[in-house]
Amino acid sequence: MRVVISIGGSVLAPDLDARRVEEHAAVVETLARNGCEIGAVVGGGGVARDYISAARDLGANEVQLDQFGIDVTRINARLLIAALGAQVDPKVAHDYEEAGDAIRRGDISVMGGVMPGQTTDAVAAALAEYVDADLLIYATSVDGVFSADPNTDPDATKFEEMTAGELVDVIGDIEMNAGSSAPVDLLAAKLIERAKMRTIVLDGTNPDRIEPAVLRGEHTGTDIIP
Ligand code: U5P
Repeated sequence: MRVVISIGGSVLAPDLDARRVEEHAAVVETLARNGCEIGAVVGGGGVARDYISAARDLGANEVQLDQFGIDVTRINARLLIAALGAQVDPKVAHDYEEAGDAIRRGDISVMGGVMPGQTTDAVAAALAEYVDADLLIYATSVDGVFSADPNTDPDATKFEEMTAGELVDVIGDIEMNAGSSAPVDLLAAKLIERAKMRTIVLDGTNPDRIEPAVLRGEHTGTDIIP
């Protein structure tokens, strides 16, 4: 089974704790041992936001700010590579072709951002489509897709299962409410819909939740049905 795992920066390295990175690497290695071909996409988290905020104060434009974000995602990707064993491609893949080549060779491939104007949510969806993945997993800090932002709206309810079209509608609504954070961004949702990609959104702050979700479909997050 070919799997793309998106690991949010705030999930992988909220405080640059080596043990946490090691735990994520251990899950990826277990999946590889169980026959999964893996592409991992790593986000930028709070460190990216700190750089972006400082650079914004210095007058950088939005593309330049995204470039700071991409650099941080690639540093986080390097961190995960450092924790993975011999089966990982030691290069951070800079585009989908590099990642796809590594995966086809039998290596685990790790990448961060690709180009300004998007987030690693969209990178993961595009990589999953490019390598014809069987499954796309978003390991985020929220346990699934909710009808509204669960941090601010007490009436928010979790979807156990939804179609990709419903995901696009829900994310579109959430993104229109300024300040609320969606579990995946709208471009990613549209790519998932277009690719008809089987997708799971789950809470990855405990990396042990990822393995049963991939291998047995067991999780408490949201299944997105193509
Ligand atoms: N980013 C991009 N393009 C990408 C991936 C990331 O511009 O392909 C930038 C964005 O500014 C994003 C930041 O907010 O890096 C950190 O990525 P993420 O953790 O939001 O996915």
